[in-house]
Amino acid sequence: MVSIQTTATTPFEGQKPGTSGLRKRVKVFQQKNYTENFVQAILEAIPQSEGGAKGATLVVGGDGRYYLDEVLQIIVRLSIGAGVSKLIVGKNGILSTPAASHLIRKNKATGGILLTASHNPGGPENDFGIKYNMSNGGPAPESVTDKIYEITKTIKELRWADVPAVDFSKIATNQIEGLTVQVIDGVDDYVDYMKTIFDFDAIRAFLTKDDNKFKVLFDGMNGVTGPYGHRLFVGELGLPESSVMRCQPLPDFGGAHPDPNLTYAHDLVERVDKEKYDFGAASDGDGDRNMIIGYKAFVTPSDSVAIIAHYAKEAIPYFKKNGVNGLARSMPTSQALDLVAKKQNLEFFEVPTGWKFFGNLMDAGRCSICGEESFGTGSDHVREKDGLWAVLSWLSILAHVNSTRPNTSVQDVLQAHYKIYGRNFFSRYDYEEVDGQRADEMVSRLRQQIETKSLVGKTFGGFTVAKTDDFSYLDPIDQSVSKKQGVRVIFEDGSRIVIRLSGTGSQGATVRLYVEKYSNNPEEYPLETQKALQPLIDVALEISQLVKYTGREEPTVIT
Ligand code: VG1
Ligand code: CO
Repeated sequence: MVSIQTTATTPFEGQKPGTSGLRKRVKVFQQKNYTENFVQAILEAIPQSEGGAKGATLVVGGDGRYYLDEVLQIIVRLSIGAGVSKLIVGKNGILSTPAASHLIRKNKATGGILLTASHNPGGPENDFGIKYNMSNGGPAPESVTDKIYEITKTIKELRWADVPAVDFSKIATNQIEGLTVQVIDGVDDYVDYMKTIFDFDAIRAFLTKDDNKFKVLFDGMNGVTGPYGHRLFVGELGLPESSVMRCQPLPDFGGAHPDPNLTYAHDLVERVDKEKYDFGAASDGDGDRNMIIGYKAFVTPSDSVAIIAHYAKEAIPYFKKNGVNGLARSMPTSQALDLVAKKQNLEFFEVPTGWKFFGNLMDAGRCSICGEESFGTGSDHVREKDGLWAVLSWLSILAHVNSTRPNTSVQDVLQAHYKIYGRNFFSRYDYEEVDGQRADEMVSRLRQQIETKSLVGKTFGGFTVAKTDDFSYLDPIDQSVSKKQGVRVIFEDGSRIVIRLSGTGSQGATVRLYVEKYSNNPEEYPLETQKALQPLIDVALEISQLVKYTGREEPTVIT
């Protein structure tokens, strides 16, 4: 007999999921019933159209960060309370975000609970996160996250079962009070799936040719992709052990910030430069982001998705077979991808920030490849961005171009792309943990200027404003509308500045400023990004009055 208990609880403020789930300090999640309330709200919010929690099969796992173990046990106890049938959990709770998305789809699960704060630092003093993914394997849409939030505001009672802790370190199928808990190797299925998407033989042949002349370095940043990356690059593609670094998932990511960009992955960047690697790549804490670099080359994520789209049908078997049905990017991402869509005559979409907006398009068969400027690249093979998929895509492209033009470098691939399409210079400035109220005031002022159209027609530093708006998106599949997704100032020459507040931070506000300038002057293609963009950045600072409002002379991170 299942012994369900009920315990009184009271709501916590602020359990509103952001761009990608609820992210807070570990200390916040550790408050009595804080995590329990949120997990039960998720279970109650699973839509009936998706089957609801009763009888559900849920995939559960995360990036191995501190506090994961406790939360896994909480999910077990509350799942029994909600009548869930089965949990499929990665060994030690380890599942990368894209691997979890794949498992949900492969097992035709009801959904999944992902335990990660992605690239945010981990450990007792840092962040934890929880998000819900739907049966399509993608992050829950706003209709569901809104419902979760509503439930957290009125929750009164927890329903749970007092059962002994499950041992997640052993691959086994456990039966606990009517709940099946299947602990699996979270790497196997993902690696098998990648083998159906890419031509591993071709990549291996290219990488191992002439005694591994083409030198690769992958940085797992002590996040979840370590075991996946090691298995793929060393196990499957035959690279030496020295081709991978930081591949051990650690609860605090070794004290580092597991965010693959030039600032936080500087160890990788330095080694690629000093030891003359041809190719370097890194992934974030939960494995959905990626950074691609070459020797003296940085591939901005906006260019990366455009280049992958350009070569997809030639270089990647999955797209050779399925074709490419359409392309999409998040609004702040540069317009390099738009140019590829135009050239290939493909349907194209611009969606708000956050991967959840791509899911509907993919489910409807209208988007095959998509990306975000925030080091997110992916395709309809899963419903999350996928860091290792992007790395394998790049290795496929390099193998492909080198088969006809030997010694083609990452920098050569970039320059060849610019020659065809022109170059979209792009950069993002992040101002982290600024005063929330002042940040709101800055955005309000800009919104007012949009409303009164007071900027239109004015010239700043040689750039004349053509149009201003606060981006709004009408989902063409379910007709839902997402408003106020970012302030845009678009200039007559097509250059843009975008300002929005982050929805993933756990403390204070983070202001993101995005600038983009297009050039089809070949003499400018080799220019350094910051140099090319400086005049526009000055304009952005003038228009936004960012220094005055945030009190920050310099951004925290430039990407
Ligand atoms: C950021 C990025 C966004 C990304 C999101 C989740 O959101 O800008 O592009 O989808 O993080 O990525 P925001 O609201 O902070 O700008 V991850 O790897 O943290 O799941
Ligand atoms: Co991530």
